[in-house]
Amino acid sequence: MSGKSTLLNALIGEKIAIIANKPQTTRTQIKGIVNREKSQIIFLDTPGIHKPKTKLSNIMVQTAFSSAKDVDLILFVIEATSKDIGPGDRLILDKIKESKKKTILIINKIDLIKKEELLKLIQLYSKEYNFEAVIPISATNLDKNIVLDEIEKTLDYGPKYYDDETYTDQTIKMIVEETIREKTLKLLNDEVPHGIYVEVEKIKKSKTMQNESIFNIEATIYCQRESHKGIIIGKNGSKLKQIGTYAREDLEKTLGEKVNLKTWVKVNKDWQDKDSIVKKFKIDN
Ligand SMILES: Nc1nc2c(ncn2[C@@H]2O[C@H](COP(=O)(O)OP(=O)(O)OP(=O)(O)O)[C@@H](O)[C@H]2O)c(=O)[nH]1
Ligand SMILES: [Mg+2]
Repeated sequence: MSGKSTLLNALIGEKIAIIANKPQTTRTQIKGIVNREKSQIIFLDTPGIHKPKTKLSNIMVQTAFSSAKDVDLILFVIEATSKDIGPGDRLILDKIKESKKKTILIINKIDLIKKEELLKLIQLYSKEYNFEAVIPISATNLDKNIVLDEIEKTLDYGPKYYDDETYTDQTIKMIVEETIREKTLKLLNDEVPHGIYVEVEKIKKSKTMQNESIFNIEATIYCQRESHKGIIIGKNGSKLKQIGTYAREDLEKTLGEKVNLKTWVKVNKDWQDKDSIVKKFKIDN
């Protein structure tokens, strides 16, 4: 919610993580890679920290904390609108203190506050930890070199892990599934989109009549209840159609090709507590 995925996309310069104005949007770890003249920086976006209620949310919180274990630097992203250190941020701060890891504090969404409020927040957090830097930003309107320069200063020499062309670990399949989920988050009320996952069944490239290449994609949106299925489909299929149109438009931009997208809706009751499904969101370490 603090804007971690918005920041990742801005730093990479490509949309690799979905964004929503709802909590628990990111469900797994997403890698983004930036190549600069003298460095390669690998970013790990993670789910936000929250109180887990299902097997899925347990995996999400575990993923967030375990992602922080092997990194050289933590970017701790907080909301500029915070008046105090809330329980979630307090928990993260405690983990950072425990790990003694190099950390940059990113205060995001400064477009929403006044300068005095920002100064108070900087003071409040500076008392808590010896941050490598404190950087106030608006991830939605970012001069990325300010952030990248500060990160570069903290880095040690190490191997180059990725070639220059690679900027993410996200496959086309993952990007399609996440884009469809992003549109449900945008178009539906809280409970319904939080209870869905998307499964791509088919991606096949072919040629249109005009000899342009096109991705033919088929995907299923799984929801938790029969009543949710009706809401996702909408009157005469209107909602599902809208989700499909928005997703297609976005995917055509991201993939740089024409897309033909077909979506279905199915119920998979209480999937958030089924190991066979939630393992999809687990990371290896
Ligand atoms: N006003 C303002 N809104 C922002 C800014 N950065 C992000 N947002 C909004 O904040 C909301 C959450 O952004 P995300 O990037 O999805 O947040 P997140 O931290 O990845 O959230 P989770 O994945 O749920 O943990 C979205 O509605 C963004 O558009 C900013 O600089 N200013
Ligand atoms: Mg996110």
